[in-house]
Amino acid sequence: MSNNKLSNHGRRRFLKLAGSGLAITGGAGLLRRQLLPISDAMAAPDAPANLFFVGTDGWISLPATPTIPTFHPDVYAPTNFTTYIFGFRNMTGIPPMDPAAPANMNPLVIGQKNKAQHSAPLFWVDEFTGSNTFRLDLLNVGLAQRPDLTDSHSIHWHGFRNVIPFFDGEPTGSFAVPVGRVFRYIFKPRDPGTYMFHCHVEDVEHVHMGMTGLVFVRPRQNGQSFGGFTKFAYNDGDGSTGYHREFAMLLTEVWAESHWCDAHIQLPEWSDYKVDFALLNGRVYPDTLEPNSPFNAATSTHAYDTQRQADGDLVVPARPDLQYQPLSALVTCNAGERVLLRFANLGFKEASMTLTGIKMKVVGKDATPMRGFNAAGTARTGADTSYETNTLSFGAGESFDAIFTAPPHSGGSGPDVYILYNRAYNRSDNQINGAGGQRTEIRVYPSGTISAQTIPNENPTVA
Ligand SMILES: [Cu+2]
Repeated sequence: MSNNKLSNHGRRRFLKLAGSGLAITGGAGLLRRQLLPISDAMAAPDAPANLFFVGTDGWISLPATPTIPTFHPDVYAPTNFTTYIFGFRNMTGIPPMDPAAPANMNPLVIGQKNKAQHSAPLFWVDEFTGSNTFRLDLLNVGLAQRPDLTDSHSIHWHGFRNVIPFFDGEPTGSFAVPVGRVFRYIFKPRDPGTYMFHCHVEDVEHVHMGMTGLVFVRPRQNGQSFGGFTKFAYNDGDGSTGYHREFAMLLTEVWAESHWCDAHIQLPEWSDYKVDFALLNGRVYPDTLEPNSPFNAATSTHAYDTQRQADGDLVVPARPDLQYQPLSALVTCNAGERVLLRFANLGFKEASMTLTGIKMKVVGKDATPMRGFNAAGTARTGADTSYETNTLSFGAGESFDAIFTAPPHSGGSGPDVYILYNRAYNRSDNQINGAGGQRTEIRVYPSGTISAQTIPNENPTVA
């Protein structure tokens, strides 16, 4: 009993087995309650998934110089690329099974083998308010470079409060998705905030190889008006977490030797771990400033859905070497606007993100609003515990929600530029004199210059 193929028969049989298992464990009321979300699948087994991800391997591009002899750039890397990865791709809208031959997988999705992206597709969900259960299908299409390696994959939503073991993704406590199988994750997200997700199979390896992304939960308060805002980080009741624009900032790392080892059928010695490259949204500065790959507006309701070619592959951007690193880390805004930065660290080292010249107000930490509890101790509506800082220090698996107000424009031509960087960056990557690493820019334009954001991390065209 591990995974069900995406067919009615398979799923129902699987659910029946799960049900009988439940009966055998007897009157364990707690267990029964924990397994309740399965009833969602039974009630609507064929409800369309909100998102459909594929797990596979692929190649990305990191600065080719200075070289790291033997390991970087990898001699196996295809033209334009340097580094082997495992990763995810967003294929929402493409059916997993072939419409012409429903017993077979869709050639369009199998074709994404060897075309993983880093970081994993950014996605977001709305707080659960009674009927908006969130469904994410994951298909494992296997590894092109390592057909000998039949690793399963999973999605572990790190920090998710009320996950049941069934959907946790940790493969010994729940289960993972073998090659050639689809599994549906079902979530009722009740706690707004910034989280991260990753594959939990061979955790150190698959996380480090690139199966990591950022996910956040929008509060039910969105759409109402508080303090002149309609978009908020949390259900604050007063607009204190309101913002005009939002940018996800996922911190990850690359130890070149381990990536080379996985491509060359060698075993990395993880106790030798070091950071050769420190990445922001899957890129090293100055590539962090390059534009986002264009997104598909019609299908970007729950994820940054990068546009695809007819064969399902990601579009080739102006910088073809960034085809599989589609997300920019550039922040653009108008003077006077409030900007929410959603940080999460899924590297293995501590990071200290510093914003020069503008104070950030920390309004959330690890998907928890900076509020004390009310007198009854039942809700976080109490004392304001937010604070202002230039630097956020956080370790692996931690997240921050920080809002800054863009200062007035200096009046010169072009935007005012402020630097956001990991102040440890010149010792946490292999670049000379600190060039490279987790660094990007905040570009502040005169008020009214850029139009409103339609999805996170978008940099609307400057008029
Ligand atoms: Cu995996």
